Amino acid sequence: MFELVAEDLHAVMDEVRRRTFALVAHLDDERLNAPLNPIMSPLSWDLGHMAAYEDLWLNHRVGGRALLREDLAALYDAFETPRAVRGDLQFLRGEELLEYMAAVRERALEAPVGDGELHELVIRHELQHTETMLQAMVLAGIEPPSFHGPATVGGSGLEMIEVPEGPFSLGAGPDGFAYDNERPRHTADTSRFTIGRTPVTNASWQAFIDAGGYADEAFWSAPGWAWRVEHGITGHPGGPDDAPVIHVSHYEAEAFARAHDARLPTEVEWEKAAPQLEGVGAVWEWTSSPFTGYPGFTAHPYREYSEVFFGDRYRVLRGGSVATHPRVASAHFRNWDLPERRQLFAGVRIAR
Ligand code: AVJ
Ligand code: FE
Repeated sequence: MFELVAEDLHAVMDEVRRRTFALVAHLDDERLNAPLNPIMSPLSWDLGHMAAYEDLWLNHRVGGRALLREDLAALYDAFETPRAVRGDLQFLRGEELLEYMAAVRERALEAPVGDGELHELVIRHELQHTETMLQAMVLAGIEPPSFHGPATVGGSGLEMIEVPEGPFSLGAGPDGFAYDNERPRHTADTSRFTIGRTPVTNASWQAFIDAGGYADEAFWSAPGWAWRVEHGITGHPGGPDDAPVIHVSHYEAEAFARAHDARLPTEVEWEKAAPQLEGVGAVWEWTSSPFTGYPGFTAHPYREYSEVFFGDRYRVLRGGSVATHPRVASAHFRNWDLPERRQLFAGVRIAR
């Protein structure tokens, strides 16, 4: 049994790494090392960070070994080295980067697997970073030719379904892998509400633009309007009519909802409705909920995964996108970002 777990997770680690490299195989060193965008890391930083994370969790914490490169620890610590300054750093590049990734991996295959929890953490960490890398690549117009945005979801986003009032179980149960922020599972309650059967499409979004949605302050929150004015945002790039709108900020999502006498769902409503929703897995969906800990939250395995982001700045997104590996996406998974961010593969589902 133990052997089977070990073998499986090692095979998954291998597959995930191949997928990571496939994503950047069409790029030369200059593209890999350049700061592509002020809010994103250079792609090679993400690659080195994945390996440093693996070395820290599997080789150091689980395996009890010294870090392979103590000198790189701060450079690849996402918290100590925020995205905005990563472009200026002497992170590993080219051959040296590939050798570091390979050396970390060689040691990681010797780390005890135990219940597999930390291996799973490392696997999902890499999968989450590949989505972040794709965001950077789309912003720079250098995504792999195989990458496609979301396709039709079979609705305009304005058809509503009803969810009855009453309690349900929110969050991940005690067994198996889950992030600290998904636990503990607890009972949550909602009133009756309606929610869009599908995410909002580009056609619905275009109608909002045409009706003056970006010009009418009444639809916008005060910080949302201030953001719109400061950045001169008067619309949103289109896409296929019947595909979900993508790359919208929380501020825009909120304004769209208000213009339709609606609002964004809370994340509790979203998770309760999840079994009834269509088009989930096409785009991340903004909720109105700030990112906070569930009652009884305990940080695991480190505070900087979730806890340091708790508060009223970050908003929760639910679902998953075409760039999200199914291993990461679940009905419990809580993604988060700042309300002004547009780089995510995020769209809108409205509620009333
Ligand atoms: C869950 C996507 C918000 O990118 O900040 C990556 C995932 N955590 N490395 C992020 C994560 C540590 C996280 N998100
Ligand atoms: Fe990370």
